[in-house]
Amino acid sequence: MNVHAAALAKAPRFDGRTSAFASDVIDGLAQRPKRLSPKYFYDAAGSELFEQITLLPEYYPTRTEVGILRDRGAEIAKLVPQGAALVEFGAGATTKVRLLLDSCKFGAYVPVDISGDFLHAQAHALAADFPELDIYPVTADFTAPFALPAAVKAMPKVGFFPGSTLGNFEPHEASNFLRSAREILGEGAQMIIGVDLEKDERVLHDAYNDAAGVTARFNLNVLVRINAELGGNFDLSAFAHRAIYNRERHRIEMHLISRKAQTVRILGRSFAFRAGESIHTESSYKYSLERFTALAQGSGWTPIASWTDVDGMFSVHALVAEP
Ligand code: AVJ
Repeated sequence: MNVHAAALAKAPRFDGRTSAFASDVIDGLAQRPKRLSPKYFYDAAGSELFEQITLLPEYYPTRTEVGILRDRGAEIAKLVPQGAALVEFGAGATTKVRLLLDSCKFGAYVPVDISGDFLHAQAHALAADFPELDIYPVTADFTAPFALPAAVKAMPKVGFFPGSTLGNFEPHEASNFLRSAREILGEGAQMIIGVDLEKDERVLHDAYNDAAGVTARFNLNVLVRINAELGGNFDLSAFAHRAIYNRERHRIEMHLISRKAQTVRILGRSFAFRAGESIHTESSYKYSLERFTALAQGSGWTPIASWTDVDGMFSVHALVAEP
């Protein structure tokens, strides 16, 4: 690499994705209350921190959902048509999809994710372990309409949306997502979806305020990204992680709280913070079985089965798009 190229590589890159990030950050911090989208947690460092979260003793969702998918694999297999295309909305770690691929006979796997690099790496790892399976990765924002690969058009479709990612959506957005998924998958399709359940407030609180402080680092990572990618000057020690359960709205809220009055500069703009002022960085909605069922029914889907763990911590639902 010559000197010029080295200097360029170190400068923040303002490609299309950076500018979407930039305008979302500037818009969000101009709002009252200030907010940032949780989708910006997941750069390489944030994805690694999330993987660490899933291993924490307090963070029950991942291990509970994996347990349900493993224990109920045979029941899920009975519902799913043979030779269907499995379409995963937002493909992260392959642990969960591997459980479905082990228990059901799918004809193809279509992982859909905005991060193309990660998607293709995961697809290759999976192809080595499932040599018979046809894999068609689609790089797309799964919250907007996208086209399925022509090769799977004639197959029955089964959507897969694990991890209670649905919980990050506002209720109206969750409904819009379910309608859009029905549109993409088509009439007659099925959907397997993981949804975190409402429960004892203490358990919820601890899951998002772990003793080791990993969730705090995950939350603060969005400020690290703003500093690195948008030339921000956030002082990380001047913001505190806070996660609270909002009972009326059935959601965990993550916030970053300014420890003092301060001004932060990002891309030539100044953002003033009062002492104690919050940036709302994530909502994680929790559902009762009844409220999720009503949401699905109101969004074009008919619930046909649901499973929970013995403690009723997490749920997995099978839905069908009836004509
Ligand atoms: C990936 C959205 C399901 O809401 O529990 C974990 C993200 N945030 N700890 C969740 C998260 C803080 C997670 N989801």
